[in-house]
Amino acid sequence: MTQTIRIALVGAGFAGQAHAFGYRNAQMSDALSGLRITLDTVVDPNLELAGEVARRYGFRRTTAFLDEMLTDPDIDAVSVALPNFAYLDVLTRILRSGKHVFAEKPLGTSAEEAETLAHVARESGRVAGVGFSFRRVPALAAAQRAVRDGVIGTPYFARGFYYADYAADPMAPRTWRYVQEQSGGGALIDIGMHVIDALTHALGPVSQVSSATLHTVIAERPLPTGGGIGHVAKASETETGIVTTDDTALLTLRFASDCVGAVQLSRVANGAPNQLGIEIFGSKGHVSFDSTRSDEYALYEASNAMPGVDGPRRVIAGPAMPYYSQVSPMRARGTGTGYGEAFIAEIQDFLVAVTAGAELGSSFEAAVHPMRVVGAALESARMAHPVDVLAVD
Ligand code: SOE
Repeated sequence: MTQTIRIALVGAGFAGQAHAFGYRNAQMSDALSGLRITLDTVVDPNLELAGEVARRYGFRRTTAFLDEMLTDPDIDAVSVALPNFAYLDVLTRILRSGKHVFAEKPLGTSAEEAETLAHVARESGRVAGVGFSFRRVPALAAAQRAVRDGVIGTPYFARGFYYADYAADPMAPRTWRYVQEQSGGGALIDIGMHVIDALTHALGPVSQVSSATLHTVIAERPLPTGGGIGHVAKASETETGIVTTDDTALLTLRFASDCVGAVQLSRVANGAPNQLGIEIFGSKGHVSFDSTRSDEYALYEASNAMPGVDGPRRVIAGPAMPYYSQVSPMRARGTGTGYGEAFIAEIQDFLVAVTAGAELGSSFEAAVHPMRVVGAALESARMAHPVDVLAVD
């Protein structure tokens, strides 16, 4: 008998639409091929946007009211993509209504909120996941697996970066990402969350933020006028507001494995719209990945060094890599996978956890550590000294 799961989406903006894209393609997974995924309700106060997303992705209905969906006993699982400040309340209400939940990163605005949400999730007995999409880009997942498997020996130095330029225009309005109380940080939490997860997924937990330099390049922005989608909001022509979050963040980290690392983040990286990368060097070689060439990673193994032709080789993504065969419509090497397919993979992981009780790697529990790293970075920047990161529970 075909199992059916009914899905609601809370938040019809860019990230919410990426979740909807994931649900529409989730059945590509062999583990979900017998599952009927019913896209039921889009919840967003912007009913025009909710209607557009419902039509585009095939949801049954829309509502502006969260409680209307929460009281619907037929909704099994809820995807949430909202501003960071909304998560503590909304995710708590969803879990306490008895529904499984999958929230786009980060898990709130602070480690304290993340710990509270992890506790609520444990109490609820429901599946509660966080959307760390990049770790599910097949080539990056393969590079991380190579490090965990010891292919480059003992890792001792790493670099992670995320360049975006959505904040490069000084006339971009001061939406919630530019206000500390509403976001929990600027580039540090918005794009830094991905880099911290990408490095810890390969290297294990961070034990110390040894230094953090946060800088706000554009200190004042026009206030937004009326609802917007993501960064696309109308800007006031007369009123401005002070930006209280970082445009750039430079961190040095020490991992529990004693590897050290540097993190470079910028949301004002003019001309680099959305680029994440890692490099990890070890006693037997190195790996590197750059999302602008997302269908490959570079691997150097000292044992394979041949004089005259030494150097890293390009490993092209294919079915031997994690996730690839579940998200690539053509299950063969070189057919291309990247940022978009990662959302299919994260939704697949969530649905397999809900329907088959599988372990969800990016659980609320697992999302607490990167939030603690962000908290330690904020304190290290404020106090100008190293800050230890609470051990992983
Ligand atoms: C910011 O614009 C943003 O959408 C982040 O919030 C996402 O997490 C990142 O993947 C892309 O940029």
